[in-house]
Amino acid sequence: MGGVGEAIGVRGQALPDFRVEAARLRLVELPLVSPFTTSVETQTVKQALLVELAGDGLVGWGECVADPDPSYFGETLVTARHVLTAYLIPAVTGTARRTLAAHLDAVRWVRGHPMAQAALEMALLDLAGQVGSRSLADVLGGVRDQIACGVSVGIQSSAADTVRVVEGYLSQGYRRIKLKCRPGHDLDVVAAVRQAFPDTPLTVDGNTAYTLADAETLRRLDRYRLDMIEQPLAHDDLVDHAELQTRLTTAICLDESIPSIAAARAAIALRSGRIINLKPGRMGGLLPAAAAHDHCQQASWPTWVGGMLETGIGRAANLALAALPNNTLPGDTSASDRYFLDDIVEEPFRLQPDGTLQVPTAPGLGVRPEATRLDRATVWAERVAAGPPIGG
Ligand code: OSB
Ligand code: MG
Repeated sequence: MGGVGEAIGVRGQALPDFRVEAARLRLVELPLVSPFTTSVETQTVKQALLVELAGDGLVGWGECVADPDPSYFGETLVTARHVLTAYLIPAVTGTARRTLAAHLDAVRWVRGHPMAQAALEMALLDLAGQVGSRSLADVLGGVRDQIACGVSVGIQSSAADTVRVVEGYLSQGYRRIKLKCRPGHDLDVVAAVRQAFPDTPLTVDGNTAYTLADAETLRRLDRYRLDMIEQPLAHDDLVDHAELQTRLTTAICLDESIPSIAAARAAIALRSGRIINLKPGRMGGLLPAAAAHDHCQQASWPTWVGGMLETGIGRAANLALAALPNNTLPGDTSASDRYFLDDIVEEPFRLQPDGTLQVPTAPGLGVRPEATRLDRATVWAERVAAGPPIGG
């Protein structure tokens, strides 16, 4: 067993059968309110591929988190468009009415491409949830109505600038600060932020920029009482993360290293850290991410829901996942205005005075694009044909 089959479990099984009659793909582009710099790159715009599935007089939406380039993850907008158009969407469109599990079984044979798979799964879950009048959080087994929110702060030009930016977010009510870091932009920045905010929950994210040779630098971070150090080492190296964890008192949280349920299980078995950042896109969908959540819960590894600068569509899905019981740490699920001037959903996500976001309660994702803002953000849209996969 493994992959989607194992992931389904009982989740989603009570939903009624449904049919996908037609499908579209669309690329949207939204300027970011401020540039976002990690150890790998600087982003100034967000591009997202949206999946739109029509059936039973309803529309299900999915958001793909693949970026234009493969610097965070191996997929790109072009590979995701290809896999969705050639294989995934044709396998679920124009078929007989059937269960969610049957729709997902029809795409299980496609190996890899978790971000493309997750986008299709999100649209199927949105449609199925609407047909069955169940919210996504309810389908996944959510136990929370509000999600405590942190914010992921990109690399700034100086430690003083970082302190200023952090102060702005804290004054809005964010409950945890994650500082992007890289070799040479770590100890000084963390020291300055920790000195300015002695009690704020603080973490760092290296996005794979370090090696075991940097263990001494990372060990010096122990004194700043960070809640975790996220993905310091290479994206595919669970063994070195395990070695590094033995040398640190601060918990290691894995992000890039967890592209599947199996990877989560391997990380737990190897003790490659103590925390996992759940991202549905990186893990092949909400159901696999929820299954990995269950494995972590059994192993007493806390989890939390990260982000990929999603529009309100993907944000709604992340919040539903964050409602699961083991997600006990604040997420990177920030409010719409932390990213965009004009999010594409009808009701942008707003930070509550207590530093939380509300989990949507309406059926399916519980959010819908607003037509005018969606049109304005659309770069292209195309119909995707039903039928056998391209090439047979
Ligand atoms: O490493 O968690 C990451 C954004 C894009 C790609 C990778 C990461 C991030 C973030 C921002 O840290 C999370 C968010 O606010 O959506
Ligand atoms: Mg990360």
